[in-house]
Amino acid sequence: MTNLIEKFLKIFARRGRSIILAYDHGIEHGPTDFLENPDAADPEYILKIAREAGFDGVVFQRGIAEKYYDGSVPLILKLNGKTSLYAGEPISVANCTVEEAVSLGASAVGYTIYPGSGYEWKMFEELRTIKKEAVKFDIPLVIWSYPRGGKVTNETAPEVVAYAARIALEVGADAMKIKYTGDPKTFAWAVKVAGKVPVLMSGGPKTKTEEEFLRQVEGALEAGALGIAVGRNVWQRKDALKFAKILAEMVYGGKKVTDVLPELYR
Ligand code: FBP
Repeated sequence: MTNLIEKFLKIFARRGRSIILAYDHGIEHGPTDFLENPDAADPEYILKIAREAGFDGVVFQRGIAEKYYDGSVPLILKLNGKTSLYAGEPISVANCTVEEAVSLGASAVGYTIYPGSGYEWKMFEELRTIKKEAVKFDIPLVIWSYPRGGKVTNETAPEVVAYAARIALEVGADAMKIKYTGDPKTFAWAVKVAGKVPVLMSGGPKTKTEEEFLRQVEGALEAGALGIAVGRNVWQRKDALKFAKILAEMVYGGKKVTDVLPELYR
């Protein structure tokens, strides 16, 4: 059996670290996410940023992949998704199969779980099938592990994020996306309990200042993360490409926040 972690790293971390541009917000949050930078409503703009900044991948839902994916950047096809119109206990179900994702050109598939939700069992059940299919089609599985609902009161509390990381390992992730805890020390514990599975820091809502987000990225890398899988903190910014290139200098080039600040404010 192929080592799917190695396969993931070969495609999505060619330079030893990874930046993935997440773009499934049209379903998760709706087009209001594009109001800050209306260019971001166009998936071609997202592909252009990812390509020109030299990112390792993009994340699309099936409909976007069908209509816009051009193969210029490796694709993680997000198999499930939910809307912000829904108000019950969190649940996200697949709208695409692994086989369809492969035929759409995906190099990895993504699946969100909401551990803690009254429906966690349903997502775990569906994940069992998806994992089986991912192995069959020899494609890495990236798990978005976002504890939510049930007893969860703070999704970014260090113990909650560490638990999220461990769950992703336990259920068979080949890479995972987890939220930042706020500091490198506690995030390092989440990375440790993720074991062999590479960790990508999720971006979260756009921070007030660019520097604030860059400090989070620096902290995550210091903690041992493989990289970042970020959406709003890139494409909601007015000069998204410039900011994307600065992120690339930090993540791939090993630059520190203090090194890139002059460029940021130039
Ligand atoms: P961001 O960097 O914009 O936070 O994107 C990461 C992501 O996981 C997206 O893939 C997804 O659409 C979004 O966050 C979901 O965020 P949430 O469920 O926390 O609102």
